[in-house]
Amino acid sequence: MEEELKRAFLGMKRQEAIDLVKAALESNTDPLMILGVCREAMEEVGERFETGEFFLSELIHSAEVFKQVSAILEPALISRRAPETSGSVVFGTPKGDIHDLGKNIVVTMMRAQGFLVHDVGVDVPPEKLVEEVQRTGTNILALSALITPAFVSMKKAVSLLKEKGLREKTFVIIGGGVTTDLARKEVGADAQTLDPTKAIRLCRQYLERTTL
Ligand code: B12
Repeated sequence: MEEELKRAFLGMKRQEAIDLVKAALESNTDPLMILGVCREAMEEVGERFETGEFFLSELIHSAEVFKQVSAILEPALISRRAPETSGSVVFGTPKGDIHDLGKNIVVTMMRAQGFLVHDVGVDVPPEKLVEEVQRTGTNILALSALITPAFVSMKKAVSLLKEKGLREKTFVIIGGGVTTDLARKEVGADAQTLDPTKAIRLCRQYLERTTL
């Protein structure tokens, strides 16, 4: 399935990708594993774009296919029983970046796990991110980045949290294809991961620590 699904993405074969995902779900393949394969395929689309083999139109088309596929995966991704969670999260893609496919998946999965998520969208200025943290009284700020200029906005958001005296009581977690642990250190975040399940676990652990 893996290779066929990647081939369908790279061949811009929308219906084939959809059928393969449906068939994989029907044969009880782990939805997170299917998501992982789609993500890898998107990475490959990105690499081909970088080398000039693909154009923006392929990037856009593959994003559309991914959107449809994630809508099919969504019920399976959120079907696990949600434990009680009282946490709330401000979630956004910082200024300079308009990618949101990965963010939307993590937001959906967090909501399904009982988190109250304030999704502030894409291209969000650092000031607005911090304002939302303040306005909602949230103590988790989750940021998604797919392009490197977004790191500047992330760093600014962290320093604004400091300025407002909110840094100590805010858990800052970052994710998205371009992030690494090195980037986490650079922007001054507390955690970094590409894995939505791990992100949920880390946020929950943070809440448990702070409510003890
Ligand atoms: C699809 C796509 C687009 C679509 C986006 C559609 C949308 N609504 O998001 C469109 C066509 C609009 C687009 C535009 C552009 N793109 Co683009 N795009 C991609 C592509 C191919 C896939 C991204 C994707 O959605 N992946 C699938 C998702 C599911 O993966 P993900 O986001 O990583 O999310 C997962 C995890 O990271 C995690 N996660 C995500 N967020 C968060 C947050 C937290 C807190 C946590 C814990 C976890 C988490 O959850 C997901 C679980 O699977 C990538 C290639 C790549 N390597 O990723 C290029 C890529 C990101 N784009 C790139 C570029 C250059 C651009 C453009 C500048 C192109 C242009 N010339 O206009 C513009 C950017 C404009 C801007 N200012 O943002 C470059 C960035 C290079 C860089 N290092 O800066 C890439 C890497 C391609 C490349 N190799 O050149 N793009």
